Amino acid sequence: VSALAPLGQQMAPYACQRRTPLLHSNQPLTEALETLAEDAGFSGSEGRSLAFTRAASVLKALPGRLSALEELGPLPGIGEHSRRVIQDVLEDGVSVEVERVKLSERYRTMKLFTKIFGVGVRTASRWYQEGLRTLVDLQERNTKLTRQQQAGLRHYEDLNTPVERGEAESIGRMVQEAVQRFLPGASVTLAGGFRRGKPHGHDVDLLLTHPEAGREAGLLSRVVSWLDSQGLILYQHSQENSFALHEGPEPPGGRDVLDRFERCFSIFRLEAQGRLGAARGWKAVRVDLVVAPVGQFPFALLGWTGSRHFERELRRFAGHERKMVLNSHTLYDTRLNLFLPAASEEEIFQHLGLEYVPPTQRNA
Ligand code: 8DG
Ligand code: MN
Ligand code: MN
Repeated sequence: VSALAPLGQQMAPYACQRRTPLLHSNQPLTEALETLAEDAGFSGSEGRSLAFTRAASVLKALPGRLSALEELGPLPGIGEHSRRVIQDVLEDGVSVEVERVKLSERYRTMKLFTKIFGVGVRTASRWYQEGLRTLVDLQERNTKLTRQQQAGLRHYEDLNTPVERGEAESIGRMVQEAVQRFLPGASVTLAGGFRRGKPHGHDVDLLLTHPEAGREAGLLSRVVSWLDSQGLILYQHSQENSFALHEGPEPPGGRDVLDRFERCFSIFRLEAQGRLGAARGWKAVRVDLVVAPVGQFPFALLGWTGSRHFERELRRFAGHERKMVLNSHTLYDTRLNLFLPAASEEEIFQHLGLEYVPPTQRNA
C-alpha cells in the first residue's frame, strides 16, 4: 500500500460533497469506465450505467494519478466490476472488455444514431433492431423521422463538431442583443459545461431572466421569432412554462433532469469565425434557451450548470440526507413542509448543509 492510500478515507460519498475539477490525472481510467457506462445505458441497464458513472466520478476527484488498485482502499462507490476494469487498465494500459465494446457493431451503431439531435436510446435501439446501421440506411430505407431528427441529420456533421467557447460567447451576445430589444434589463447567462470551465461543448445553454418577477413572461417567443426573422435560426421547438407552485413539490426521483421552464431547443446559424468556418461561411450550433422567473433563477442556474452526474447527486443528497426535494425550480423541506427560498447558488448549498462548490469544481 503506497502513500496514496489515505485517499479513500478522505473521499466523501456524494459527488456534490466533493470538488471535481475539469482536468484530472486519471483520464484513461475514467474514459474506460464511462465507455462501459454509456454501453450499459445503450442496453437500458440504468443501474449498471450509474455504477460505472459513479466509479468514474470518484476517480475524477482523486488528487493524484492512481498507479495501483490497492491505493484506492475502501473507496465508496467503486464496485467489483469497476475495480476489475481499473486493474486491467493499470496493468495492461487497456481493458479487453472496453476495447471489445468499442469495436462492437451495436455500440458503434448506437453511438452513431444517438449523436443525431432528437434521437435517444430508445429510437436508436429500435433502428438497430430493424437492421439499420448507417446514416445512409436511414435515408435509403425512408425511416420515419421527426422534424427535429430531420434537422439533426441535415446538420449532423456541424452538430458533432465541438462548439468553441468563442462561438458560445458570440451566440450569447446575439441572444442578449435580441433580448434587449424586447425587454431591457433582462439578462442572459451562459450555463452548462462552459460555466464549468469547459473549453468546448456539444451545445450552448443560455438562461434568461429579468430582475422584476413576471416581466420575463412571453420574452422567449419574441426573441426566437426575431432571431428567426433575421435568418439566424435553422430549427427550433419551444415549450411553454408548465410549472405551478401551488401544485406543491414533485415527488423525488420522478422527473430527474427535465424541468418545466419555458424553453427553446434550437439550432442556430452562426456566421463563420476564423479559418474553420471560412470555407463555407456558417456553422450549425445547438442552443438551449431557458427562461426562469428571478425567484427561481438560482435553482435554474444550479440545475443547468451540471454536470449531469453532479445534479443527480445533489438531488439524491437532498432527498436521502436532508429529506428535501431539489429541482431546477425550488427546494422543498418535507419535514418543515415549506419551500426554502434562495437568492444565490450559495444559499442553496447553505440550505442543504453543503460546502459551496463553485461551477468549475462541479465536473463530476
Ligand atoms: P456539453 O453541452 O458541453 O456537452 O455538456 P453540458 O452542458 O454539461 O450538458 P447539457 O446536456 O447541455 O446539459 C446541461 C445541464 O442542463 C445538465 O446539467 C442538465 C440540465 N438540464 C436541465 N433540464 C434539461 C433538459 O430538459 N434537457 C437537457 N438536455 N438538459 C437539461 O436542467
Ligand atoms: Mn451544454
Ligand atoms: Mn444543453
